[in-house]
Amino acid sequence: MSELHAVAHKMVEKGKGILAADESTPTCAKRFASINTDSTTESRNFYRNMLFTTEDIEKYISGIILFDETFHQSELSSGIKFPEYLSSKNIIPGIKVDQGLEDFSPYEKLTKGLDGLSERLGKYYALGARFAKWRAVITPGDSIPTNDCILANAKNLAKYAKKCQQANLVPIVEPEVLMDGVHTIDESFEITSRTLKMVFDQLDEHNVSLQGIVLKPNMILSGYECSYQASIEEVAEKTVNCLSAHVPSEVPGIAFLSGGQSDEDATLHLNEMNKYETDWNLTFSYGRALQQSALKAWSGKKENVTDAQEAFIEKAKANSLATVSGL
Ligand code: 5MM
Repeated sequence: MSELHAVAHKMVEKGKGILAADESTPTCAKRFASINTDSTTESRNFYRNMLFTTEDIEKYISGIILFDETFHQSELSSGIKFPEYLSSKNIIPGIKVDQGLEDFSPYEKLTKGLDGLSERLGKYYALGARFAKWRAVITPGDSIPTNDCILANAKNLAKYAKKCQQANLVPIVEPEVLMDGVHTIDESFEITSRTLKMVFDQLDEHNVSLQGIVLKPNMILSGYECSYQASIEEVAEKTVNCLSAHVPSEVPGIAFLSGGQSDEDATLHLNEMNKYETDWNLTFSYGRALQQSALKAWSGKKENVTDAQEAFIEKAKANSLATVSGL
């Protein structure tokens, strides 16, 4: 097995999932504002350090997605850079390489970051990264998403994925159909199907090795403002059906984003989906659903570190159990 394929398999190993800790500086500022804490280089380093040094984290977390700033920061007690520190704990360091969103049209977004990407990927690999992440955002709404926007995002995802593999990094391919909105679960199903179809067509067109990627999709659920909210069982069934129709069996694993669901729902949905027989491992790559309770417990105070780490490991463990329907 090539290094690329081996890393992809390890990222989605049964019983483990990925921690998305790649909030950009503006997003981090928003998260910290919710707990009345200033977002500074130091406070962000402290917070990430708190999560990454949690006892037993390596039992449940296979890899961590870092933001560029964190990638160059260090574990506080040893001074060892985070990529090296995580590798020493058998956690694979990853890096967010997209450069955010630009307007595709007044209501739709296109993810940017292809300029100079190959050079950046080479540097990240040399410094210890073994996978990368690129998130495309697809917005449900009146007459959107358009096929033009989905296609433009799918092309960029495929170009990014190819460049990653050429640099020996596993690409996390993340086409996120947003969960906010009044759309029904069936509309989410239709939009996600259209999106996945175009993404896999483009990956094929760009000769991306499917055994060397990890797909990070949304689950299919009722928009948060929809009057009918689908049950856990319906979400699991529709999500698995949609993925089965579009995701080739060579893909080693699917690591879902949480997308603003409650922590409990994100875990229950994953647990329910793992009751199905599927071709790929189904796991998590959560940001908010793994961090929310820890962030709140921490509230920016040093004396709360132990409570925050307990809250974090509890979520990591619950989602680990959900990858084997073990709740
Ligand atoms: C952690 O948040 C990620 C980056 O956000 P910004 O670039 O907007 O700051 C985000 O891409 C995240 O990795 C995924 O959406 C998964 O996180 P959630 O919270 O949806 O599980």
